[in-house]
Amino acid sequence: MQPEEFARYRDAARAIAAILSSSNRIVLTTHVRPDGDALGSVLGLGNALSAVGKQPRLILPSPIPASLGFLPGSSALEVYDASKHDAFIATADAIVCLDFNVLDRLDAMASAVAASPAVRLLVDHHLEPAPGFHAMLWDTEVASTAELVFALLLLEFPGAFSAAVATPLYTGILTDTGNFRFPRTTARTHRIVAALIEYGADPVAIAEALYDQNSPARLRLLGQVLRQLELHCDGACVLLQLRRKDVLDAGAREDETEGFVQHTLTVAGARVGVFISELLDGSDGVKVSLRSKGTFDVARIAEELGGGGHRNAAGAVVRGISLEAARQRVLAMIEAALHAE
Ligand SMILES: [Mn+2]
Repeated sequence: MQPEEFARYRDAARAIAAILSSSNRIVLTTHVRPDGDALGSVLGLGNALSAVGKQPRLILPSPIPASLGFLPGSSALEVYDASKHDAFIATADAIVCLDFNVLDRLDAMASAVAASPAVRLLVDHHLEPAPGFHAMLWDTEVASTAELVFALLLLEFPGAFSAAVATPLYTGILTDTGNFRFPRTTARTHRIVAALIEYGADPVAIAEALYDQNSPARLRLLGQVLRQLELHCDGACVLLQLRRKDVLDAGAREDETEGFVQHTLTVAGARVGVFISELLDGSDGVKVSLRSKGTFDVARIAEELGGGGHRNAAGAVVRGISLEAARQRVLAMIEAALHAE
């Protein structure tokens, strides 16, 4: 792969590399509830920096999902604990923020990072970064932050690539592109992935580790949810719902309903997908997950419900409402939005 392909990142990459090279105390971090791209980017860069003799601390604001524990280097990930980490953060030379761009996304860790005099660096692909970063490798046109980490390494640390670097980056790209299906998946994305495979990423092993991990209870629960699939708005809207009782009956864990919403948009003709589930902690309310294709904006609907997200993927937690009332309310909003097009 040719570094020329990343010419537009050259200045940013050089600035970031210069700061990292002259820093001893480095923190890498990412947003709460880290996904494959968040962890893949942290571990890809972390493992690469280790390869060039740095000892970055990888400090995250929330626990690492067990499903991503296969990533090389994940045993070095630390979950933020003020008593353990504030002193290091306060005396760090550089803090690299990966896959997010406003400090709020660090939750309880935000104030320690905000107060630190460390040079703050950004590698990210989300809209509207907050001010306060000394250097930014930032591009909203790429599908994943992992692609930007790849560019940084190819431009500035090409000797650092190994399977331990390639595997997390491949995972970040695979998950944030929805397995190469989402918009912004480009020929360059595939050239990066080809290079990562040559550096040692194993597509078969990674896909198995990510996707072939269902428990029988989860699949039975999914079957129960899919049996009740509803079509609305002449088939443009597909709705799934989940009662807490279903989860208990199936013997599934709370986190095993993750990803159910993805099935909505696999129905031919579906443009909007809704998954409403009762709060699994037993408190009064529901979680609404929304997905869409094309220009239909589910972020607007999520915002009206008190949540947020992106145009094609958004969600909200609504307290003090029954599943049925939430269902009626969300359907009415979607119907009105489709009608207004
Ligand atoms: Mn991302």
